[in-house]
Amino acid sequence: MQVAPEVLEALEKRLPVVALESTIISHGFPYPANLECALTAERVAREEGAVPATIAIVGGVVRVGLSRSDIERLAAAKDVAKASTRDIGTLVALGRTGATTVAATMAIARRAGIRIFATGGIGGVHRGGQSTMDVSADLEELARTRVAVVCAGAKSVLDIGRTLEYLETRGVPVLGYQTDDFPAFYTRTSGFPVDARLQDPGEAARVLRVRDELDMPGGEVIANPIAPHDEIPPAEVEAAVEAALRDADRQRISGKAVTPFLLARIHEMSGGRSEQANKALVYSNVRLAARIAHAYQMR
Ligand code: PSU
Ligand code: MN
Repeated sequence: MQVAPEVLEALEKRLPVVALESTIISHGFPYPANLECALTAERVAREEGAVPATIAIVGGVVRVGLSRSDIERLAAAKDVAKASTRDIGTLVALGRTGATTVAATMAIARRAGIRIFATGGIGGVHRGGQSTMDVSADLEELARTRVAVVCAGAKSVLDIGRTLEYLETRGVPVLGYQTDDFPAFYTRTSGFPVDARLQDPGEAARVLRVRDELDMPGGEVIANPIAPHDEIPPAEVEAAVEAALRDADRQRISGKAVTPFLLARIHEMSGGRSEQANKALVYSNVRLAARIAHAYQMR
């Protein structure tokens, strides 16, 4: 594992650090929107006084903190493996490159000593998951790895009710940032309640500290709704989601290809609108994560 000098120094000095994932770069947006998103996310973290640590596996090395040219290469590369937790060892051993999912990014962040991570949306229980058993490894990682994930909830391609049930069973707190309702990525609400509402970054940081002190296993979901002016009308989202799910079914997409396929279809169908919303919510999550990281380090 190679931690960038800037990240290492920040960790040693107990300055705020925010981990960022790379599946969102390789499989979440088309080029060059992915490059813009990755670079802007890093800039937003810096504007808020945090050091960004984008995580990926590059040529068999687990990298924590990428340079601009690393990010450019990753964004432009085709056929980069989507790396979940189970793939980390294999990719490193075989000298390959992989873009880390939420699960893999959490696993690596924890090993590097990073407590807070920002992304767009988490994976979850897929619709029909009770029979296909398609449940994202993100949920398992949240159950065992103490990293807080700041996200805009989960996309409605997923079964949000079952995703929340699963997180409850596995002991993962689902905290709403200034909301009582778990957000559904493009929309501010899903109709399902969060466990607790947090009013400011200080409250969030306090929850993380207390959980550290009590040695509670696992991470936390900090759900930050998309800003009202970036929200997409629920009916529009649902229509795109239904169509994407039908296409996936017809083309018999399965396993780890499901999520990237659905994301790409939704982006295609909404003509750039969902891409815009997706970028905006990522930046908002990075900003909040940086503020929480700052409050967390202040004690
Ligand atoms: N959901 C999104 N955008 C994403 C992802 C999920 O709205 O980019 C990515 C994340 O990297 C997440 C992964 O960890 O997809 C989940 O994939 P799976 O469902 O195969 O576990
Ligand atoms: Mn899956």
